[in-house]
Amino acid sequence: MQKVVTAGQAIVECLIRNGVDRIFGIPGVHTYYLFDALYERRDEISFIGARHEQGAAYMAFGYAKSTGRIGVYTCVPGPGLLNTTAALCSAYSANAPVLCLTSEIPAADIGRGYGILHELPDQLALLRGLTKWAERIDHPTAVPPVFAKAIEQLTTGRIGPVALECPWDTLSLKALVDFAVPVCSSVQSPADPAAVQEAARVIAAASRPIIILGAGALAAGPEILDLARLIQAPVTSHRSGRGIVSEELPYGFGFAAAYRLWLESDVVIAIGTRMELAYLRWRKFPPHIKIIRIDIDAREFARRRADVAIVADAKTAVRAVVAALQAARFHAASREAEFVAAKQASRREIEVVQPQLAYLDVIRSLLPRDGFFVEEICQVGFTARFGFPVYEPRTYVTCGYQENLGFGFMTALGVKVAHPDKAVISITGDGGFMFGVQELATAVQNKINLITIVFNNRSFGNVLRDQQSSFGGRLIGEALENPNFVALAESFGVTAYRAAKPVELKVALARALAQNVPVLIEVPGEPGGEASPWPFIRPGG
Ligand SMILES: Cc1ncc(C[n+]2csc(CCOP(=O)(O)OP(=O)(O)O)c2C)c(N)n1
Ligand SMILES: [Mg+2]
Repeated sequence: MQKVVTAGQAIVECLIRNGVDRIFGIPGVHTYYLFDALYERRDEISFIGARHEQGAAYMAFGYAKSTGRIGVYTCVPGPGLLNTTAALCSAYSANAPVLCLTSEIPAADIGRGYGILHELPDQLALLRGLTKWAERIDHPTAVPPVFAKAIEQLTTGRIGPVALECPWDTLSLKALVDFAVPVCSSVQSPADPAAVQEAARVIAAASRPIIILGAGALAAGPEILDLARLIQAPVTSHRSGRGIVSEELPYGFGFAAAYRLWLESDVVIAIGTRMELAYLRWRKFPPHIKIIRIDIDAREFARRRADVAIVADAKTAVRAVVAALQAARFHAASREAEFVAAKQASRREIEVVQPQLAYLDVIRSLLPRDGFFVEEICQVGFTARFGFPVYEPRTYVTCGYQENLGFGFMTALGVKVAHPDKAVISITGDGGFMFGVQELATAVQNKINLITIVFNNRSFGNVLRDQQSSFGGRLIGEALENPNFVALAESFGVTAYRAAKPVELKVALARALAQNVPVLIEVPGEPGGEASPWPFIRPGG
């Protein structure tokens, strides 16, 4: 199809052709022609405005991370773009398909240093440093081919964010544009049969296998459960892989429970994971353990060693390994009773992490199994990583290794936009919540009916604990004087409750889940009032 359109119109056409039906953002003079094109197509693609660009970018991140679909946001260049960079680096660290659409100063002025509105010395270099791939759109005719490449980057290989910048004047430039570009897609090589055979041989020679998953395993749940059953292995994950194998099954393990079996394991099958859990959290490896890694990103094997490396997508590779084991008539005796006992023992052990665990138990008991839980960098969030069982892939939303405080509430808004009919609960500390508090207005304006639970201990609690335990109580920068969160939320038009105990949270949360409006629940606490979750995240201190 050929049409005379502006670059702005061509971009919107390409978004729609690629199935994008919503876009988050904030407009400005550099992007007016993009917004005008969005106005024309408003029946096909809806726009959700934020109150700060970081809110828009985190919403796109939450949308992408919880669905696996492309999450798109738009912002002005320079400061607008810089406001989104924490979300962009989260998307990178959490392997999320986020597309950033920004602009530039006028094309002829780029790189000349005139000091034009929103000019950065080298914005494209900055974008390339923050994303998997970034490109400038130089002309309307370049939109379809550049977009095809962007979509390829967003949907194949190791997933990551992509950015496109189109200069201010180029966005309004008109040309005859051909949209019939071939969809390019990189060919994925099949799993090397020799590596698959070797993996099957190593597994067959072992007696205590363990499986560790990351975001790269999200699409391979049934195959991984087949493997776990066949070889009788516990399956665990640090963050993004949680729920791929349900923790309701004997095979699905939170990592605190899995650590009980880790040191006696003799082979680990790591699928679509950087192995942060083993290398940076657990740190101790069982003696003589064999490491089998399956990863679509071949660079991973240069980073962390593997005795057997299979470069392939998780589904294909796991299927091949299962087939090879079945062909060799592999059989393992059931360890289900051992797994159930290990999980029960772990649950008794983590009971000390109070009051966080009691609050999490309330949330788990009320959140439907297909509801979403968005964690945060706070005491309840840290505890949730091992103390909140997950039943479905993608329903436990995290920010990956960046651990950037404040991501949760804004990300959860995007999760709710993507899943308006599912329950979405954001838990956050008082510190992190204030990073994005202005987006309460976005929730009300766009009827994003999210439930946000703010655990208010009037402090950057984690900092407080660290300064007490490691710096002899020399407290600095940890105390927070907060607004009245209930009154604050109500001033935005958000329904708000206060719940000072787990039983009170149960009542407030049940009430919130029964309504279809944005709700904030404040849970007051005391500075330093939480048991440390860290011994279960980083055993051995
Ligand atoms: C972007 C960013 N800034 C700072 C930090 C350092 N940091 C980690 S936890 C924390 C305190 C969190 O406080 P709060 O949200 O109130 O949760 P609490 O620990 O009190 O439960 C801080 C400042 C971070 N991880 N990310
Ligand atoms: Mg706090």
